[in-house]
Amino acid sequence: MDILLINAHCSAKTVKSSPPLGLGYLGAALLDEGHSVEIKDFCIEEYNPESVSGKKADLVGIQCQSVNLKQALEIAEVAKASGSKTIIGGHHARFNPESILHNSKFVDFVALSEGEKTIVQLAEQLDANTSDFGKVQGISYRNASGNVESTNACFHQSLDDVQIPARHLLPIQEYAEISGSTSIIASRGCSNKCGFCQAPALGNDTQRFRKPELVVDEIEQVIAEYGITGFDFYDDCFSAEKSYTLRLCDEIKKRNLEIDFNCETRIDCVDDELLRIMSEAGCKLIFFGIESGCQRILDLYSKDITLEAIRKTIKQCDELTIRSFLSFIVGLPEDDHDSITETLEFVKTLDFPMVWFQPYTPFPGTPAWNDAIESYGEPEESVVSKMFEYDLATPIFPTKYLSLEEVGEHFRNCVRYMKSKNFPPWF
Ligand code: B12
Ligand code: SF4
Repeated sequence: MDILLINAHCSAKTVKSSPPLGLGYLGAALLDEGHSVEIKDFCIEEYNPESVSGKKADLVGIQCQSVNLKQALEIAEVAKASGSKTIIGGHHARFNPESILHNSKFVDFVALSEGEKTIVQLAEQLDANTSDFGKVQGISYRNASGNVESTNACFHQSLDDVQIPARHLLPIQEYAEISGSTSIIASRGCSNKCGFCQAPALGNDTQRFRKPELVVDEIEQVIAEYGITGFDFYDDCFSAEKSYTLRLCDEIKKRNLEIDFNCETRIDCVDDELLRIMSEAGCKLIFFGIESGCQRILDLYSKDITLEAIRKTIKQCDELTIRSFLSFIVGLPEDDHDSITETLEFVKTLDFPMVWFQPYTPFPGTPAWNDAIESYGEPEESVVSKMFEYDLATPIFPTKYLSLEEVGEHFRNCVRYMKSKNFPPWF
């Protein structure tokens, strides 16, 4: 069967530094079953409807985040018009299958979880020309009477049995020219429970780890095939399990690999020893989700960190020549004038290279999403419609104490500071 996988484009100014590895994983699973697969990445290649319709693929699979839902639905319409079956997956789709299937007749299926098994089983059903979609794991679809039915979401018990991504289908070099690196994943999921983050629900609330040896085999393969030695670990929380991270870093060191890597983690998931070993293995940058520079807010959101701990960790990183990249959220529901002002003042006292402010954005599937629906007293559809305004650069919700205009004013202030320091690099 001919299958076209698509990374939908965004109109918003979004980060474009890494290939859509999830589609690479789907591609590998499909190739393994003998299907013919192509990936189009409209975050790199300019979107042109003819490049979708002209393919006349049997099945078109589209990856969609909340920021590009509109574009994903447009692509589904084009694909459907040229006779393809369509499936949408990714972080937005998996939490909103009913609303997508009710609102777009151009989407035939929605993937509800990790998609490797789902897309292979769907292709099998379509190939056999049957419509027994109840046999496909992790899918929502309209049944013969037009009602939405769903099967159980599926998660891989062991990530070691999952094929590594088919990178040859992805524009690996184009991304490497932008960022100097490429992405890799050692684990999926997170067992922490930050209220605004989709990771716990996406990964079924548990963190599953790959064997360190297999991760490092993949690193060696990327170096051999692409000559890339910079790696972005996109694990949800890279160092959540200290013993695992130590084993992974030891494996990198044991093989004498000259690589640089960056990762995302929390202040309370690193310590002196771990940072030192990470640095020895090639860690050059850590992205820390800090969220606020106001202790009241950190405590309210159970971040379990203090401003002092943040300063200490940044200093430790600095001594090891690891750059700290700190991310803050502006406009959390409990934010007031003082807390956002304190956050900016805190940032100004730090002697570090990078910081990123993002407006509070409740994503579907998170407690924050449910709170938004409750707090703003709006029917769900109305909050859903606000997602079309999501661009991660514009505040969309007021806080308990601040109007939307006031949040906007604070946010612009923070962005002005960010720009005056020339970070983050994509601004
Ligand atoms: C790496 C990453 C990026 C990379 C690559 C993005 C990409 N398209 O893959 C970069 C840096 C470019 C990026 C950019 C952005 N990202 Co990002 N990113 C991630 C991160 C950390 C990991 C994604 C990943 O590779 N996971 C591992 C792979 C194996 O899983 P996967 O991609 O989810 O794919 C699996 C399933 O979802 C499913 N699947 C996915 N697509 C499809 C399609 C079909 C047809 C099927 C059947 C199945 C399927 O099957 C895959 C294999 O199991 C996630 C956090 C997370 N927990 O996932 C955030 C995340 C996806 N990003 C997010 C956001 C907000 C963004 C930006 C808007 C940020 C910004 N301000 O610019 C942009 C959007 C750009 C875009 N068009 O995607 C949000 C999305 C929230 C939402 N509901 O929309 C997440 C969830 C983080 C969060 N805040 O919670 N991101
Ligand atoms: S913000 Fe980070 S630590 Fe918190 S749940 Fe999400 S991935 Fe886990």
